Amino acid sequence: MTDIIRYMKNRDPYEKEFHQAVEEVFETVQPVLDRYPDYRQAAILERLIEPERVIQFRVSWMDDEGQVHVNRGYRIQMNSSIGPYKGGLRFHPSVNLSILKFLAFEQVFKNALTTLPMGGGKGGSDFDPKGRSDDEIMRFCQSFMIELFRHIGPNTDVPAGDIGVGAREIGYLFGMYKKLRNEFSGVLTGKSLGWGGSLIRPEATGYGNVYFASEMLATRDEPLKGKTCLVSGSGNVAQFTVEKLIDLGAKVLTLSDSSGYIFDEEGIDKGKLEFIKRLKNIRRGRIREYVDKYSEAVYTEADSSLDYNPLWSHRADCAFPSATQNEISEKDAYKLINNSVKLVSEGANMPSTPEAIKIFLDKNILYAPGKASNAGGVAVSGLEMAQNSMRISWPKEEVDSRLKGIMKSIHKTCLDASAEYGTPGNYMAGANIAGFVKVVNAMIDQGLV
Ligand code: NDP
Ligand code: 2IT
Repeated sequence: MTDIIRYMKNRDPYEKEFHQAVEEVFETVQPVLDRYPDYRQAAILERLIEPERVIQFRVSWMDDEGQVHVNRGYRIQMNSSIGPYKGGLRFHPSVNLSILKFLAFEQVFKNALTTLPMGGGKGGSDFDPKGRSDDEIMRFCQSFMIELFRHIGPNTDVPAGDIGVGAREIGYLFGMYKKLRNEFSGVLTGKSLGWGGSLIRPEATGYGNVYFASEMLATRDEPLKGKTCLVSGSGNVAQFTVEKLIDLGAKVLTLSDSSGYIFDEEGIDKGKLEFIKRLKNIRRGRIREYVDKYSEAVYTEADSSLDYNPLWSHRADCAFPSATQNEISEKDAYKLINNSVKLVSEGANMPSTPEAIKIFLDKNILYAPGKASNAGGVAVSGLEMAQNSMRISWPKEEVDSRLKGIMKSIHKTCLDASAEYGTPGNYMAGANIAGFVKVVNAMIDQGLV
């Protein structure tokens, strides 16, 4: 095992995020490898860390002033052993091969946990959508799809949204795919409701995370009602996390974007959340504007010279990191623990550093890794694919009840696997082991391909 990790690091020394994701999974699956020596013979670990296919391409596009820009586009087709590649597209200036490979790797196990037939993939671009007009976004998406279309399809690879890619971008991407292929199909998920989207898909990641958190709390006979919560981010995942927390009687104190965060001691209520949705989804403004409207709240500007984020320094019961990777440092984890946080449920992918995770596990708080707790988004994407195949659409209540059932089942799967392999209550180990066993067994069944 250490040989494989060393080999991976020597081979691609700059892929730090990818190494981090792989090490976390590999460290927890050792008991499985000990039980099934055949896995070593099949070189399973070596095969899991090598994407089935990596596509990198040029995306040239013109801004509103007539200036030409060139960005990099990617799609990582990581593993198709249990279904077509499935996973989001991220448009953010930080995007590189390491970040997309870590996301694709996580996606493989997450998708396996949903119980739906989806392999793992991820893609995106280092394009920065901030401050761009709708026309510029459209031209970028069209140029991106002019290359991507030849690599994807409803039975091959089904992208969706992630950071910087929401319903608007999915619309432009879908329009160009349809034109190039002359085919109206379920090639993307997260579509708008009028043309093939699923009810509850926009809500699914945030709602799913809160359903998962309620299940965790129930194991300690604790209700979610009345709990105070810290939420980071203010995009798709954060917004619907807050919505469900309010619905279930919890009190949300914080939200953030990359410029800073707001703290509202009175709690973000439904009216305030509507303001945030308009601010972020329509006006595409900054979170600092919240305090202009609600003077009881305090805004703190982000300070990149700090090795902690003051958002995590407030006293609360629960934390829902919902912005980006490695947003909870070791220092943040200590602050959370010292401020009586009893539950951390990850909405973002890999938001906690390895040092932070170690603290959560040592202190025996309820800690859910993103590949379990944020799986509701891709699960409802899987339900969108099913509805598209049948050419029907299910009512809201049906999708929500399936989402709830899936999150409950993931929770149980994690607990069962953690107990079976000697680390009862460790959701991280349970999620990694259960996802790993499912994917690896499918790989072995299908031979050396
Ligand atoms: P959005 O683009 O809708 O929102 C992202 C939010 O996070 C924004 O508030 C953004 O601030 C903030 N953010 C992004 N990057 C950084 C950064 N480097 N530093 C500080 N803040 C940052 O994305 P989503 O809500 O969809 O995604 C959030 C997280 O959830 C990601 O980790 C994603 O991978 C994960 N996820 C998303 C799913 C989905 O269905 N959408 C499913 C499962 C996981 P700003 O606007 O200033 O950039
Ligand atoms: O990280 C994720 O699970 C997503 N961005 C959603 C992927 C999807 O295909 O819905």
